[in-house]
Amino acid sequence: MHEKNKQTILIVDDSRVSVRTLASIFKDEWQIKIALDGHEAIRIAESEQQPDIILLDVMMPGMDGYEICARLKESTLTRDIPVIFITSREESEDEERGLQLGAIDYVIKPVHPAIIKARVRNHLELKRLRDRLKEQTLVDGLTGLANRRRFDGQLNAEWHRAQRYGKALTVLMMDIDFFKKYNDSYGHLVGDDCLKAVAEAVRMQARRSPDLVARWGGEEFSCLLPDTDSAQALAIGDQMRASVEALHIPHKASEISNWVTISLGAVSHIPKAGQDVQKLIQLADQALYQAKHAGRNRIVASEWGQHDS
Ligand code: GH3
Ligand code: MG
Ligand code: MG
Repeated sequence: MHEKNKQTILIVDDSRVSVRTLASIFKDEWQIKIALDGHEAIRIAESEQQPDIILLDVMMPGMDGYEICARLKESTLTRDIPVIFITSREESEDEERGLQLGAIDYVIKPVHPAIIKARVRNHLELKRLRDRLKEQTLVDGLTGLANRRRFDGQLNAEWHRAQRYGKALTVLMMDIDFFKKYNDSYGHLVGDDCLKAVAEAVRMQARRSPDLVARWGGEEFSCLLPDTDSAQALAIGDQMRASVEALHIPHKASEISNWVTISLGAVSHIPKAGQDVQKLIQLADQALYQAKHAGRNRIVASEWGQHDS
């Protein structure tokens, strides 16, 4: 399996000997990360490259394993990472406590390499399936773009990030021109193919890793561009518009072009405390409406207004 597809195991233990023993059991099949204390464990668990499973020692100086587990399960960032306790405490009350804290399994030292490996493999397989299901609930089935739910989640996260760092956040709303007439002329299935092609053309223009293009619904798409001011937004939006036109998808019923085209509304804003993120969507929508009325196949930008809340 390719390195980057390998799942990652985080081993948390204050004893370097235990860490080495455990790492040697797993290192051929999975990627290994190591934390020698609770703070390091939580930092790694919350990082962008999250581990897929955590093997947690119970007895450690400072934060013990129970406390680490409780904290991981409290946070929405880390609660879905399965935790296995690995401990020399073999009282059933200890095991009960660990499982009640949300651990998925409890293994008593000394560990039997083949057994613990098989257990970890099972838990990682389930984790992979859960991740895949979660991913599917955030993707639009027709176009493969992010869906509305994923867009809304990301919009909130980027709004807060933009506020914290004082950066402009851009939202683009776009809509295919005369798409009802397109369906009426060519049929709904050809309409679906057109939606896919338009989605791909737009997506290709949002190139940076935090950029997100989503299917907002029907024949409407939305795009999130962090750290992007209105001049850049107009440039990128117009590239999206031009790249759809350049697909040269015939549209004989369009009143404005021989080809399928899109209209866009843009808004860019540096969020301030107390402002409502939904206003970004409303303003982008209003701008899109203006683009439609001004003749379609164009982009219009809205202003948030300096003194508005
Ligand atoms: P305008 O230029 O003002 O946007 O006109 P329009 O015809 O594109 O706008 P309207 O909102 O009246 O029509 C949208 C059409 O998009 C109607 C609907 O049948 C079609 N549509 C929405 N979702 C899908 C889909 O998943 N597949 C297909 N083929 N068509 C869809
Ligand atoms: Mg529409
Ligand atoms: Mg339309």
